[in-house]
Amino acid sequence: MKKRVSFIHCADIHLDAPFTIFGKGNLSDERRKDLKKTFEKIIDLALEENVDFLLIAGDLYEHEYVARGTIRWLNDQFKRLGNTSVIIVPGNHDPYVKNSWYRSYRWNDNVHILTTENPEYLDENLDVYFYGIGFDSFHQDSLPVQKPPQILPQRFNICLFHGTLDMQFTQSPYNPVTLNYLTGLGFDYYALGHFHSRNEELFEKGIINPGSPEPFGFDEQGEHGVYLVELAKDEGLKRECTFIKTQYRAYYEIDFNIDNIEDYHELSEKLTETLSLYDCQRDIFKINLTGWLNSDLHIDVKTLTQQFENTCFSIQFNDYTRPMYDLEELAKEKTLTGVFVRKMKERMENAEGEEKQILEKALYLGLEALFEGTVHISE
Ligand SMILES: [Mn+2]
Repeated sequence: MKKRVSFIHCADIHLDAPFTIFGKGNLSDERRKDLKKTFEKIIDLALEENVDFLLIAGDLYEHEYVARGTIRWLNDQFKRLGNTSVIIVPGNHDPYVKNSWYRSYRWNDNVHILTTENPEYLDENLDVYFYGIGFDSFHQDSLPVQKPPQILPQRFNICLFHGTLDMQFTQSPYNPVTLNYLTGLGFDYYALGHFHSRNEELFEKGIINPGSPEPFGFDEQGEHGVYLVELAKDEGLKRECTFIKTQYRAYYEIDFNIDNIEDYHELSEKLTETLSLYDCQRDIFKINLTGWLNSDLHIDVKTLTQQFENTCFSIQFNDYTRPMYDLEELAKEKTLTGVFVRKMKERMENAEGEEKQILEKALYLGLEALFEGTVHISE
């Protein structure tokens, strides 16, 4: 007999995250609203696709910051799903600690939380067995000790796992597991959570890490969303998955070279031109100014920020430019700088190709060290 089951798999929503890079002002409030809008989108999606389950693989909210109002709102969202079950495993940001909302709140009947003490949930109607490996403290450098899973081949077996798969364990010891350990458990599907960038490379083995539905910083570029998954059992097991983008905003870090820019007016025009390629009012920008600065161009990060902050949701500038020196004038000086420039020019005249380039770089780094007492290495 052919059986199938479908679900939305998401993780790492981090409701009420503090968004410290935006400070305590309106922007961090806006970002927290974004998280809710994105989560509402996920619920809409589950309704539209008429899935059997919604799987949340940990870090649904921030235990340290989440407001009661947000928990109430969250439960109202779950209610919208009607009979569709929500299966949750707590992560390291929403662990099943003593005062966890997972314990103290009266959640809607369709909500099932898989814990270390009680890691199983069986949906008898659809014959789907869920098993969770999550967190009951903020940090676990090895897996929690819990009853082993009961895999029966005739039913669907789904594992929700919040933690670290095949990473440098010493760097990130959050529920570390190896691929062999995980696949050895024998589940049909592994709903992972913890890492914010999506990964479906191991889908052949039934493993997906959906990433966070909304990005949290400049190190989280790329698309963010959830997975719609369908499993079918006939003779054997068939799996299908579709990535669905849900993010509201994106983070962009842009290197902007000022080498051929004459003055501030031109700089401002070129920046406007570059930003016009993006949805500025919506997205979040970090602009790194690089290159050689001619003597007519002065860069003031504060002025630039003031000029552009109203056209963008959020923009910050970093000044990595270097001054262009008048080498002829410097070479005439009767100072250490003068001697240094004369010697370096002499060596450059006798050099060719790559060596010449290296010497030129050394000359400018040397001048920077002489004038500023420090050097900034950027590529
Ligand atoms: Mn996590």
